[in-house]
Amino acid sequence: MRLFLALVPPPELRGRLGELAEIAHARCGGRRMPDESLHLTLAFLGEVAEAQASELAEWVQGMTIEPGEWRLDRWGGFRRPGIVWVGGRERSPTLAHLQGRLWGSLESLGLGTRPTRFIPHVTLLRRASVVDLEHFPSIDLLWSYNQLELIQSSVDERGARYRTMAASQG
Ligand code: 2AM
Repeated sequence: MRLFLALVPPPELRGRLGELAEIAHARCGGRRMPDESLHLTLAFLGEVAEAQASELAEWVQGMTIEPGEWRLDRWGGFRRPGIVWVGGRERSPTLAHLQGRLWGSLESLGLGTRPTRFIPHVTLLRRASVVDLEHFPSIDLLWSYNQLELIQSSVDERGARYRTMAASQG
């Protein structure tokens, strides 16, 4: 199973992010992430055996994360895979701390590979034909989070579909 740990935006913020995805799609083309799939990945685990996935789900269910806020105030892009995203101008120490804490535990469980860099972002478009972010409207959104989700990704002809397997104590 292909798994990752992520924060999922509350409904109102999800709606706002969906509007930004529309704006980006009109300008850059590509595949717009459906609103229900919008998320912030904290740890991508890749393929995990089913037995380990159940252990992970229990671990996440027993977990409490420190509530925090993340300011989303910039557009960004990863040009080669044609990704357009939104994220923060400032490094968020609270998110970096949460990501570091998660990777500390995952490494002791022997799972996944800690990335060398952490660029917190919410992907809005994939396979964009142009990633030119000039003259995009300015944004300033605040994401209040208190729950981590373990999400399974399965890929079909319409792209990736996500299913929450477990959530931390909210
Ligand atoms: P992305 O949105 O920038 O593509 C599920 O695939 C989630 O895990 C996505 O948010 C994706 O980021 C992230 N991710 C991080 N590293 C990945 C990798 N090596 N392969 C696929 N997805 C990865």
